[in-house]
Amino acid sequence: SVKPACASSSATLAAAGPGKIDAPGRIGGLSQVSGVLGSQWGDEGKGKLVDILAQHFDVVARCQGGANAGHTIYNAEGKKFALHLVPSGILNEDTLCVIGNGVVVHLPGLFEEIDGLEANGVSCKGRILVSDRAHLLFDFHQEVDGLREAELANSFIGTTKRGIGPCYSSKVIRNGIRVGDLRHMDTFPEKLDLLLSDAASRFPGFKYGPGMLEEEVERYKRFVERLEPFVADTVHVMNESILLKKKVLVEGGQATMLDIDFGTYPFVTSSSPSAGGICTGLGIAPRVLGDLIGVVKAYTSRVGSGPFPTELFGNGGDMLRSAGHEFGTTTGRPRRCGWLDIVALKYCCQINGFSSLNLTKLDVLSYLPEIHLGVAYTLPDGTPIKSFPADLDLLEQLKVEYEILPGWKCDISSIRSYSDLPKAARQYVERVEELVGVPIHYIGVGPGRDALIFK
Ligand code: 2SA
Ligand code: GDP
Ligand code: MG
Repeated sequence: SVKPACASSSATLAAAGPGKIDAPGRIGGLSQVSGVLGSQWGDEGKGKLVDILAQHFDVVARCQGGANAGHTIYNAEGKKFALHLVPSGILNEDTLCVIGNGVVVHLPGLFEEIDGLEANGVSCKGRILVSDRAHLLFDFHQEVDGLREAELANSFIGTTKRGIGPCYSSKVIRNGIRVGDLRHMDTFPEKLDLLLSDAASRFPGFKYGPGMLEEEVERYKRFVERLEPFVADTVHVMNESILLKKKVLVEGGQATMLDIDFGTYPFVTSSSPSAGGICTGLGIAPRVLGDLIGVVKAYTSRVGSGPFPTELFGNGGDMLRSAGHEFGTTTGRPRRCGWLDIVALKYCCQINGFSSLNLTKLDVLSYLPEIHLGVAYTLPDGTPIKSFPADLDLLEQLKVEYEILPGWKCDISSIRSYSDLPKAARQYVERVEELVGVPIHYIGVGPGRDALIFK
């Protein structure tokens, strides 16, 4: 059990004010073009940091993924929002939200999300732009996602079944349909027919019945009018914004360990959630990128199948899941939980060149008498493994070496200044920094907007 608060922090809380926090240098000092990326297997709390930083940025842009993402944020009144396609800058009314060319867009889902936001008093009009180069994700892509998973039987990936893989497949095989193609509704039925026929010929379970094409075409004709004000050449918008010295924040979905190239393939998503995806997914040059913040949970979670070297099974995993409320934001699936994996984190830092880290959910560890840190991998015979392995068999077999640190066993969720954290919590933070070699500038101690400590 967790004792009450370790220290009183009412003075710092009052100074910060509810909902709007600033720490010169940590927010205001971020580069003109900055990014927030996941540095584990997702759900690190990217949405929360983006929402907080967005108060100081003019543009927030998503560059990859789609409605597989589930980014949870809270407004100043503590109202919860789960975002999937809409960037997490939407609660800040001065922020323009861009859905870039690298995102796959399910229009019915996007409209539903916008309706939900509007119904909760968040005005989206004129504040969301969708790239005309982004690919459209249709209902049939979602169905095919499910059929593919069923075909894989016991080796299923554990996708969100949001159609992400099938839509990126259409894109890469070059018969995909882009948002801008909806400006040419005369050729749309032919293109959609090709996609549906393709799916029907590949999957016996896919029923492409009479009237289906016509129905879908009619539905999309109705979307066209509603969509038009949202559609833009976002490559131009992004580059103009940068030229005009506007501050641009890129919001990553998923995480590097789920990256199509760098993740635990094939147990990955179908996009590039690491730094490279920012340039390809928005059409901005690598040289304009400045600070990239890696978001890392104080422990690890993973949803779906695939290797997870520091996973905890049984009671240990259940306790962490329940303390951290680790259930999928999009699908509600229970997330697998385990210790923080320094080997994987270092690999992510290498790939992305993070300038700083946001260590999130430190408060969740408060119940533990001691905390493990996975610091090295070895072969079963004890031979050290130097880097994060690509080989799935090796990833399943390897042994993790742990360092054990003392817990702090008290509630830290109302603490707002680093020096008020108990010594053992500071020791944990500083040991992670030391092992990884990247400074931790932000520490999450709760889901709310104000529950952030600057270091
Ligand atoms: P997909 O649907 O093709 O991208 O799935 C492929 C793998 O990527 C994982 N993935 C995720 N992992 C964590 N969180 C994600 N978003 C949701 C959330 C997930 C949810 O915020 O909780 O609600 O279940 C996300 N999206 C994709 C997925 O689990 C597969 O391992
Ligand atoms: P994302 O996909 O990376 O944006 O993360 P999710 O929203 O899927 O999952 C993170 C969950 O943790 C959400 O429910 C957040 O509200 C919550 N959260 C974020 N930061 C913290 C934190 O520092 N402490 C606690 N207790 N919860 C947090
Ligand atoms: Mg999530």
